[in-house]
Amino acid sequence: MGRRLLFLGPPGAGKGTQATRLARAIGVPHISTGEMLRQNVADGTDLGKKAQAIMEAGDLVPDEIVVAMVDDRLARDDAACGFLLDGFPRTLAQAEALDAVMGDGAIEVALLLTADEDELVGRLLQRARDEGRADDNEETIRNRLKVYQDETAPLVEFYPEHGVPVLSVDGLGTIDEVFARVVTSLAEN
Ligand code: B4P
Repeated sequence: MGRRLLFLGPPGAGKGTQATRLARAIGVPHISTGEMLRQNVADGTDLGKKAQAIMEAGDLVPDEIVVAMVDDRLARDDAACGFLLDGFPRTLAQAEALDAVMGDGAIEVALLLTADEDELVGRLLQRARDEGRADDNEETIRNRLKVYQDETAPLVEFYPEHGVPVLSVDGLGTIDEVFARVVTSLAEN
C-alpha cells in the first residue's frame, strides 16, 4: 500500500471524512489544506485574513499561498515516511508545484471519491445545519462545485499522464461502506 497518497474529489464527496480514517489506519499524517486554512482564519493570522473572504465565496485561495503552506508542512519530520494529502492539489499549478518540490514520482497513488451532485449538495447543506461552516450555503456550494469542475477535475487526467494511478472509489453509501471500498481498492492496486 502506498504511503504517499492523495485524495481527489468534489466538495462533499467525503475526502476529509475518509482521509482522517485512512491516515490513522496506515499511520501517516493527514494533511488537509482546508483544515489548515480554517485554522489560520480562526487564529486571525495574516494568511487567514487573506483567505477568509475567498473561502466564504467558495473560490480557491491563490496557489502561491497554499503551495507555501503545504511545502512547510511536508518539510516537518512526521511527513518524511509518508503523508495523505486531502484537498491538495486543487489546480494543475499546485500539482506541478508539488512535483517540483517532491520530485516526479513523489505521489504513489491518488484516490478519487465520486458522488452525484444532488448527494454532494445534500451533504454540505446538512453540514451547514450541523456545524455552521460559512462556505456551506447553497450559493457557495454551487460555486465550489463549478470551481471543482473547472480547476480540479483536470487532475484526474494529469496524474495518470504522470505515471500516478487514480483509483476511483464510489463515495455513496455509509462512511463504513466507503472506507471498506477505499481499503480494498488500495490493497488491489
Ligand atoms: P475543504 O476543507 O477541502 O472542503 P470540501 O471540499 O468541502 O471537502 P471536505 O473534505 O470538507 O468535505 P467531505 O467531502 O469530507 O476546502 C474548503 C475551502 O478551502 C475550499 O472551498 C477553498 O476555498 C479552500 N481550499 C482548500 N484547499 C485548497 C487548495 N488546495 N487550494 C486553494 N484553496 C483551497 O465531507 C462533506 C460532508 O459530508 C461532511 O459533513 C461529512 O460528514 C459528510 N459525509 C462524508 N461522507 C459521507 C457519507 N458516506 N454519507 C453521508 N455523509 C457523508
